[in-house]
Amino acid sequence: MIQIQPEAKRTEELRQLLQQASYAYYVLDAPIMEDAVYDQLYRELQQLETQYPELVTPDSPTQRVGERPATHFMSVRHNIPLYSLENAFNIDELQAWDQRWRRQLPTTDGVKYVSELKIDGSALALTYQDGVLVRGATRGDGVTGEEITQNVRTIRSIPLRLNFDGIEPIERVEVRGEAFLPLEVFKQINEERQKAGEQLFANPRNAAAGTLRQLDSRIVARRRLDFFAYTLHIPGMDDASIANTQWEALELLQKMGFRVNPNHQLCESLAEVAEYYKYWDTERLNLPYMTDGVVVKLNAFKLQEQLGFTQKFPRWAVALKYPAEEAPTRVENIAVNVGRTGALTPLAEMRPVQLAGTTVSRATLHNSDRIAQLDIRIGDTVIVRKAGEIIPEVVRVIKELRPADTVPFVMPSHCPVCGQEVVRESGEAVTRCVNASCAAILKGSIEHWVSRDALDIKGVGEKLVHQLVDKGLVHSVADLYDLTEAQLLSLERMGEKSAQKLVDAIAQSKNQPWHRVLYGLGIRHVGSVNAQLITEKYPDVEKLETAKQSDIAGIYGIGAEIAQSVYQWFHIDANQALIERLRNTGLQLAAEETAIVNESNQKFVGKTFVVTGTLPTLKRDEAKALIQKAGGKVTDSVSKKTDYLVVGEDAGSKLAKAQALGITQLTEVQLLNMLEDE
Ligand code: 0OX
Repeated sequence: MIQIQPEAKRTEELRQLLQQASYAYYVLDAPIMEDAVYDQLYRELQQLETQYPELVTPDSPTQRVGERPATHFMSVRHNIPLYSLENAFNIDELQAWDQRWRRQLPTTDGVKYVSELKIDGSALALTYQDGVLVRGATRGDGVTGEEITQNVRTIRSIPLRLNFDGIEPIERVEVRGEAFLPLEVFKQINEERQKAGEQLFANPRNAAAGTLRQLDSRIVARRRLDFFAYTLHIPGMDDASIANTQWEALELLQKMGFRVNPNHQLCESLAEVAEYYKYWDTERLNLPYMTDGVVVKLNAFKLQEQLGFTQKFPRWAVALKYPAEEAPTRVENIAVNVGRTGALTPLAEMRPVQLAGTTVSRATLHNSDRIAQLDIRIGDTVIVRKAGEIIPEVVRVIKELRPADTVPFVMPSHCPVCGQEVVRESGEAVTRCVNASCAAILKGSIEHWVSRDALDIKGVGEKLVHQLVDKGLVHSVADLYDLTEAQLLSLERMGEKSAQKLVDAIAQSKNQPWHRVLYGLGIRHVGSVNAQLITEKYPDVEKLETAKQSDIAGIYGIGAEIAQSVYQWFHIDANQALIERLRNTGLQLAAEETAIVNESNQKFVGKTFVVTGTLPTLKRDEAKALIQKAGGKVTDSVSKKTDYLVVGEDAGSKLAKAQALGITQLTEVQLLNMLEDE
């Protein structure tokens, strides 16, 4: 008899438990265990796998995020091509499609259709061998795609192992569906990118496609992609032996552990399809993801087989699209903005038009390549598009309406703000002003420094920043700390009280933690989340200044591009000088905050606390102040030296780390009780 090691049995048990919990959480939206229990089981599995590496399997929940970024993606040929869909833009065109396929069949009685929402994402083909995910590939051109298995593994609603309970196990199956970014995540990513001085994604589809092609799967994991499955193929076998209809296929996919969009409908007539299309035209705007139409499929696989494919499309399916919200308008000017990173961004200023419930009069043109591609000129009539949350974009130029006297747009050779020659590096789409003392860059950097997620200096807005720079009172963020009330009083509409308040607010910001300072420096690609990840590893500026680029890149969630940007920033003399000035000013360039001594109640002397998550009543700063008043020390990162972790809702990695280190956790109530106890 073969003896199964108890460890092997336990790892398998843990894998199954965690898989069930993940499925319940990400697919069914009905959690079956507390997060803390999940974390504990996950850690137990991790520990067993570290101890017995031979027990690691590719479908283990610990294998969702890869350790090492890929250098490139491999091309893969799809065994069955991923066809695209023929489009229909209205009910007449839908009827035309219906008549076309009907003409090819001898009898068409009792035909049923399945209507599905058309998710606006990026198609994926997933291969499962003996129930285990072995390959994930992009659609590519439909025949050849890219192998992105490591990235696909990070998508929590994609099972790493299929559930064959109550179904005949399938040796090899290919599942197709749409990977997409929920609108909320899309918005968040763009906000982060804006703050980090990066180009914005124009829509969730581009953001999803861009994310899937990220070489570092740790970054993909942070982007929270989701996936809806819509077909399955069993190569070399008649699919009908396992499901006879699209409806059954969707049910089967669900049983096997996939998320299937719940809004599909079995329609008995084309009129029912039309009703479905009409209903979702407005209702889709309430969904948390982007849809751009309805996919109509003949339900019976037998019919699908009989009809087959044209060169490009299946004859048995059609995409009934919703019209994009577009409108024509005239370009009155192309302005060029200079951002805090020095990037020159051309901006179309247009005659205002109503789109998706808002007035649109400006649209970014991204860069000179995009302008050249569209050949957009001042005076042109263009089509602008805006859908939901998405930034307006110029889709195309109506060349027929172009006035006779237009000239092609040329990017200025000199910065429109400081007049210095601009630079466009080879291989880059962006033109930049590289004059470190350009007023536009300076104004942008200061606005970023005072912004809410950075040093959060209330009362210093765009107008004041412009005045301070234009009057020559501020040449760098460090100069803010030398401003006097008298200097502020010399500005327009500034009263004594306001001047005093501003000086106080600026001084107060010296207490802001190190990660906010790092974020405030405005290093390219360093958003507020990245800044926190970096400062957790480098609790003071000296450690970061001397860090190796490869070590920075090794931080979970920080890719090579970010690491390079940080490394280069700290190796520029002017930046070193700025850090020196900030240090002398008394800003927090290290994670530890000093304890404020209070004679009356000193019960926390010698104790180190970390506060994480959202507390029920106290703001995090208030909790910190209470601890410090009682003689305790508050730090930003959890380490072996931490005595207590005060935990609120949505606590993240700090909680996991504290649990791993066995640190005592306190709720807000417990903390307050401890403070009150005599
Ligand atoms: C979608 C979607 C895309 C399978 C046969 C031809 C097209 N974007 O939501 N494609 C399909 O079907 C494929 N279904 C969908 N729901």
